[in-house]
Amino acid sequence: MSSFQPHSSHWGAFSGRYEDGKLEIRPHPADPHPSPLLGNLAAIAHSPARIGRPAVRRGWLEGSTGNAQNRGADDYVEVSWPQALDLVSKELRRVYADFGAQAVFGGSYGWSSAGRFHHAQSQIHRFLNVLGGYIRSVNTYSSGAAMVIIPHVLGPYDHFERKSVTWDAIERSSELVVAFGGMAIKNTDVHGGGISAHIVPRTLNGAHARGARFVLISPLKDDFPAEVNAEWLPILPGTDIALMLGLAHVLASEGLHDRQFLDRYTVGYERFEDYLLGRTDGVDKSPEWASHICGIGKDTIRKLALSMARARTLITVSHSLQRAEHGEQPVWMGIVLAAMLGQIGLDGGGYSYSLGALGNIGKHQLAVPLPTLSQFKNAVPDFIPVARIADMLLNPGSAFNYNGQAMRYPDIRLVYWAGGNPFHHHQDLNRLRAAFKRPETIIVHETAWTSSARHADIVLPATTTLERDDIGAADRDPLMIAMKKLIEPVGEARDDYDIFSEIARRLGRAEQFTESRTSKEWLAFLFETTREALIAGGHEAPDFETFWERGEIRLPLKPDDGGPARAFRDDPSGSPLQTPSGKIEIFSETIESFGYDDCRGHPRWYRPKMEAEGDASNYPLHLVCNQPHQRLHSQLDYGDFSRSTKIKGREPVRINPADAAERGISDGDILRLFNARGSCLAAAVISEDVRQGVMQLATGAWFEPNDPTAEKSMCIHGNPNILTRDVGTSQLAQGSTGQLTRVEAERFAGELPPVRIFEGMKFADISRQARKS
Ligand SMILES: Nc1nc2c(c(=O)[nH]1)N[C@H]1C(S)=C(S)[C@@H](COP(=O)(O)OP(=O)(O)OC[C@H]3O[C@@H](n4cnc5c(=O)[nH]c(N)nc54)[C@H](O)[C@@H]3O)O[C@H]1N2
Ligand SMILES: Nc1nc2c(c(=O)[nH]1)N[C@H]1C(S)=C(S)[C@@H](COP(=O)(O)OP(=O)(O)OC[C@H]3O[C@@H](n4cnc5c(=O)[nH]c(N)nc54)[C@H](O)[C@@H]3O)O[C@H]1N2
Ligand SMILES: [Mo]
Repeated sequence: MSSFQPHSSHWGAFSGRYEDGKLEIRPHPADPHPSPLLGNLAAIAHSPARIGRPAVRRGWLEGSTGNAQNRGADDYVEVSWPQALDLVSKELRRVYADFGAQAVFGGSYGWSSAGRFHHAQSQIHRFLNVLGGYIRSVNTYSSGAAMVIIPHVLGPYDHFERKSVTWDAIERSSELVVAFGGMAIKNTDVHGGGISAHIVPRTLNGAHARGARFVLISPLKDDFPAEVNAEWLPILPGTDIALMLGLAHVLASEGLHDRQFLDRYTVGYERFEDYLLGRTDGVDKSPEWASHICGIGKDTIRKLALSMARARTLITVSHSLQRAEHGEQPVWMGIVLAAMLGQIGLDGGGYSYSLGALGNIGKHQLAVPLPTLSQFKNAVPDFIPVARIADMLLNPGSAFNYNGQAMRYPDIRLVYWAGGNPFHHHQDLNRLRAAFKRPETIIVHETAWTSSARHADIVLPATTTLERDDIGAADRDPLMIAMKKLIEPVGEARDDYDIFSEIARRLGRAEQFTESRTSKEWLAFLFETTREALIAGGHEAPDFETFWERGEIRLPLKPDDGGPARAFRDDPSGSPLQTPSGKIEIFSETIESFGYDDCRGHPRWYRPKMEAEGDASNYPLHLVCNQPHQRLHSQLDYGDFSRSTKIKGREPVRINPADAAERGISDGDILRLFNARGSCLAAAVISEDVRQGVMQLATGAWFEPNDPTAEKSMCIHGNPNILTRDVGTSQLAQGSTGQLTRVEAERFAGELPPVRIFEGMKFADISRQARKS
C-alpha cells in the first residue's frame, strides 16, 4: 500500500494517496477548520473535462480567411506535441518579428495553482520576457479600485491590507466590528499560494465569547457566521458610501468626531465636512438622506454611529464593495469614518481593508522571504489596467485615462494565456467573445476544456499541481510544504515549465529560460532563499533534502506590532504615512488635480451610471455576483463538491421569497435571468437570507453558450458574467465592476438544454458523426 504524501492547494494543505484509480485526500491534521473545497480535487485524476492532447482550432490551422470569427464555435484537431510546439514557436517568431513585443498580450491574469515554482503566471511572464517582453496588466480583479486609491490617501496598499489589524488584536481588544460587506467564512477557505490552518471561525468565536459585537452590512445574511450573532443591516447593493456618509454626519453634527486626531493625523477634513453638511452642494448627508439611498432606517444609522463613537471600533471594508461602479468611494470613506472616530492605530480598532476576504489576511507576517522564481525584466513599458482587456482588444489605439495618466490601448496580434480563465473572470462575456475574435492568434495552456480553452487557437494541455513536485508556501502561512507529486500526468499533459522550455529551445532561448536547471534542481535552488534567511535569523535551517524528506517545515513569524498604522499613531512625524502630505488624506490634492468627474478630491456619493442608463428601471432586481462557496472561482467546477451543489445541472441562484412570489417562482425552478447584455439559466433557491430586491448568483459556473455562433448567446449553466457590465470603476482606477448588476428573472418555459461543458471536447470527426445521428 502506498503512503499518504504531503501536498498543498489554495484551499488547504493536505495529504493524498492514489490507489486503484482513486485519489484519497486527508486535510492537514493541524488545520482546525479544513475547507470542503478539498472535495473537488479527486476528479482531477479522471475527469473527461481534462485536456488529453494538444489541440488546434481547425479554422486557424487551415488559415481560412476570417477564421477568427469562428472562435468559440469551431472544431478542434488533435496534434502531436512536436507539431504543436512547432506551430507555437513559428507563430511567436512571426509576431515578434513583424509587430514587436508590444503586439503580444501576456497579461495572463489568473490564480492558477499553489506552488512556488510551477506557478503559471511566473512561468509565462519569465518566458515572454526572455522573448523580448509583452504588454502586461496591472492590479487585480480582486482589488482594482482599492489598489489605486489607497496609496493616494493612506500609503502603500499592503500596509493596511496586510500589515495592520490582526485576528489576535480583534480577539483581544475589539468591542465593535462594523463589517461593510461582511466576512463570509466561505471566503476565508482560500488563500493564494496555500493555507495550512483555517483560523477565522475560531477567532471570531473567541472575540464573540469575550463580548465583542459584530455588525454585518450586506445584502446577504450569511456574510458572517451565524455563531457570532451579528446584527444584520440588509443594505441595498452599491450604496455603502451613502450609509457611511450618514454615519459621519451623526458624528460631525453631534460633536462625536475626534478633532484632535483629525488635526494631528489627517489633511482636508474641513473641505470634506463642507460637503458632508451640505455647505457646498446644499445637500445635507443626514441619516435621513442616507436611508433613502441605502435602505437602512435613519434611527438605525444614528444608533450605530453612537455605538461606534463609544466603543473600541474596527471598520472593515470588503473587496466586494470596490468591485462596483465608483468602488474607490467606500474604500476611501471607510478610512475617513475611522479617522473621525480617531481609532486608527489602536489595538483592535481603526480600519482594515479586506479582512476576511482570504484566509491568511490578519495573520502574523512571516519573518523570512519565500522562494520566488525570477520573471526577469519586461522590456515593454506599456500596460493596461487588468479589467480593460476587452476594451483593449476591441479598440486598439484608442485613448483612456488611468490614475492621472492619459494612455492608449496597444494593437494586440497575439494573446498568450497560462493559469487564468478570462471567460470566468471578465465581465459581459458576449462582449468578451467579440473581443476574442480580434487577435490573429490566441494560445492557451489549460488543464481542462474551460471556456477560455474553447476560445483559443492552440490549446496546450498543462499538468495540475497534483501531477508535479513543488514547494508550497504562502504569504502569512507558517508552513512550508514539500508538495509531492500524487498522480502521473493525465493524458499527455506537460508542466508549463517543460512546455515553455521546449518552445524556448526552438527559439534559441533555452539557456536564458531554464538556466540549465531541471524542475527538481529549481526547487532546491529556490529553497535556498528561505534557507539563507533562516540561517541569518538564527533559526533552524534544514537543507533541501531534509525538508523534502520531512514533508514540511515551520517558518518563523514577525511579532504583532500594529504595523505602520501603530507606528504612525505613536509618532506621526517620525513615521509619517507614505502619502504626499505624510498624513491620512481626507482631501487629496493629487486626485483632485486629475480632474476626473467620477472620482474627485474627497469621497462622495455618485449616482451609479447603471441607473442613469436605464438598467435600474428595466431590470429591477440587483444581482450580487460574489465568490462561490463550493469552489475557487471556476477551478474544478467539475469536481464532486461543486457539482453536488448544482440543481438540474445548473448553478443555484438565491432569491427572496417576496420577489419569488411576485414572479410565480418556486424553489428549484429553472429561471432565466436577463438584462440588456445577455441572459443565463440558473436554479431558484428561495431564501430569507437575501434582502428583498436582491438575487445572488455566485461566479464560477463554466460558461456554456446555448448557441456558440450567435452574437448574443444565453449561458445555459449559470455564469453571471454574461450579465455583468464591462466598465471601469472610474477613470482613476479602471477596476473591475463585476460584483453587481441589474437583472429581471422569470421561470424558464422552454425545453431545458443539457449542460455538456464537463464532458470535454468532441473532436471533429467524432462530433460530425454525433451530429448526423
Ligand atoms: N462577476 C464577477 N466576476 C469576477 C469576480 C466577481 O466578484 N464577480 N471576482 C473576480 C476575482 S476577485 C478574481 S481573482 C477572478 C478570478 O479569475 P481567475 O483567476 O482567472 O479564475 P480561476 O478559475 O482561478 O482560473 C484559473 C485557471 O487556471 C487553470 N490552472 C490551474 N492550475 C494551472 C496550471 O498549473 N497551469 C495552467 N496553465 N493552468 C492552470 C485552471 O484550470 C483555471 O482555469 O475572477 C473575477 N471575476
Ligand atoms: N470559497 C471561495 N473563497 C474565495 C474565493 C472563491 O472563489 N471561493 N475567491 C477569493 C478571491 S480571489 C477574492 S479577491 C476574495 C473576494 O472577497 P470579496 O470580494 O469580499 O468576496 P465576495 O464573496 O465576492 O463578496 C463578499 C460579500 O460582499 C457582499 N456585497 C456585495 N455587494 C455589496 C455591497 O454593495 N455592499 C455591501 N455591504 N456588501 C456587498 C456580498 O453579499 C458578498 O457575499 O474572496 C476569496 N475567497
Ligand atoms: Mo480575487
